[in-house]
Amino acid sequence: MLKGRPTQVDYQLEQRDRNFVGYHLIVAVAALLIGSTFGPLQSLEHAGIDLYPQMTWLVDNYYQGLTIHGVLNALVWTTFFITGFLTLCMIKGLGRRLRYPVLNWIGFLTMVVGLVITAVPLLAGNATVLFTFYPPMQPSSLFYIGLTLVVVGSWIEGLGFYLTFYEWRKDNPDQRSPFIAFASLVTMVLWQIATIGVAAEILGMLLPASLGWTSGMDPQLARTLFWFTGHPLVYFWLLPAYLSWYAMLPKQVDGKMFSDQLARLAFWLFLLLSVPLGFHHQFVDPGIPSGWKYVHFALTYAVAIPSFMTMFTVIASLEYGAWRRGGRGLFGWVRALPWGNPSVTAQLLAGILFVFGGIGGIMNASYNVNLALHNTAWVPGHFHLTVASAVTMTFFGISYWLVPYIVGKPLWAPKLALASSWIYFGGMLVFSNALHTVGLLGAPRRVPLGLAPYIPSEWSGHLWRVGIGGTVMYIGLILYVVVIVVTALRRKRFAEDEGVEIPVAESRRDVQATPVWLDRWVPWLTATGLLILLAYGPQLYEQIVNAQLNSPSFPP
Ligand code: HAS
Ligand code: CU
Repeated sequence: MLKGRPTQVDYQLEQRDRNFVGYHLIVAVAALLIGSTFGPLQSLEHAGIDLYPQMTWLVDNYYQGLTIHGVLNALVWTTFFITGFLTLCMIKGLGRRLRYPVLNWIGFLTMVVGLVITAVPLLAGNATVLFTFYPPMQPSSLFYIGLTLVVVGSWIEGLGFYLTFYEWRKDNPDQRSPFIAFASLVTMVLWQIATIGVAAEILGMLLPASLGWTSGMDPQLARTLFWFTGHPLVYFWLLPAYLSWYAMLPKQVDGKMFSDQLARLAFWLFLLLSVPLGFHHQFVDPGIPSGWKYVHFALTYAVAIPSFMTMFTVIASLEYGAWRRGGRGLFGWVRALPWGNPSVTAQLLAGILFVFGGIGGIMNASYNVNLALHNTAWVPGHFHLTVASAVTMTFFGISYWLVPYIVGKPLWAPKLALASSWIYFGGMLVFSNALHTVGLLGAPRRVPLGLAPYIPSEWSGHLWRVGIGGTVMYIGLILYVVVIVVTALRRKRFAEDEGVEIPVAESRRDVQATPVWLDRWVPWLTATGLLILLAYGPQLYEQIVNAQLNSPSFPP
């Protein structure tokens, strides 16, 4: 039953390629560290402890802090970590160097230049527009130029992936593409299709307006274009975590990938279904007819299906590993998982939090329930369980083997690494539960509630939990940063016979038995394009031909 060939060749990255991945991580972790520092400030503010007056040397107000928090954590930490991690998966998966490493270097440097350009107005207080930068709020044009360059840089890195894959395919016409490379490609294609929306928004409307070339903007069209990108963006964050859960975590628990076929199908479904459902962020927007909102509402439920498939297959592969480790019983096997391994534990805790994050998402997606939840504290409750838990904690877990792999040194203080995940997890439980609860009680999001002269008394009991939970999470996060920075800088190297491997799980069945249609791009890309055209085309056409660039913008 267990025969089958390894899904990956036994290829080790050259040191210069490891370093290239490492540079992505340096930027990512620095962004996370700075961005997260505003986390406890905001959450304590909710609890009535306003530390912002002490922070005027750095930021002018709550909203500037919140913008830096959102941009650095949600956009920079993720994008840089992901491009680095996918680069590693492409090289390892295909068992060869990138086709044009220089091209990927150009992409990476473009991203870094873009980041620096974005940072200038952010820190100067000229881009306090939150990470969604809704018009008619208008930041300095440098903010748009910088963000555009970050996206362009990532596209160039993606092009580097495609050229590498193209060459591999020529050499291996009949092989199934190795799963981790396949999953990286899907994630990158998804990102490139998704970012067309925000590219059109910035280049077609926001940037010209901010340079004074046009008389104003059309906020409705801008929001539609933004969410064309904004929704699939969340799957760009999630899919690298799923890549690890499907194809790496099983190896780390002595198991195997449950099914190469099912995993591929899930990734294809994400490509197909991630984009055409952005209206679920716009259920309350007056400019979109209800009929189209219903279409996107239905498609949102469809895209939950590959996540349910993931839940089933990933837990099955964990159980399989646990049984091989001697675990028995309906739930007793859970104890046999290697909870002492910080990389595994971070990812298991990420998955547990995601069960709740996913349920909350499914509630958001209901057209009528959303009317009660939209713009309340419930929504940050939801996205901290998803991007700040499922994704971020999985990236913590990946770092615990990836950083040692890059620098050739053993992980420093594994017990502290383990503690970091548990602390972050505990803080997140308190924090997200409190936000969901006050949200249901009507507390708005994006508001410094601690400064409000009056708040309903039933909120107060939950707001201090926001403060405590947020602070505890920050402690966990700092421990993560300390562990990996010390690991990178410590003297001790692996001995000759030691080292870490990139964990790549074998599939339980021969990968060559995966049907060819699960490994062909043209049909899936065509279907993806068609579905986007159907679900977005008519409304985009309508909104573009009726666009009124007459809403004056204002610097917040
Ligand atoms: Fe969401 C708003 C709907 C998933 C992120 N979402 C947001 C925002 C963000 C975000 C950032 O329909 C706010 C944007 C803003 O600023 O306005 N979301 C959904 C739905 C899903 C979903 C239906 N969201 C995500 C993911 C995110 C993310 C993933 C980031 C990574 N979301 C919405 C809606 C809104 C929204 C509305 C608008 C709200 C509003 O009104 O503004 C689904 O895809 C979720 C499906 C997930 C599941 C869970 C499967 C569970 C798994 C775990 C397995 C467990 C393991 C552990 C492996 C069904 C796979 C085992 C452990 C052992 C020990 C055994
Ligand atoms: Cu969404």
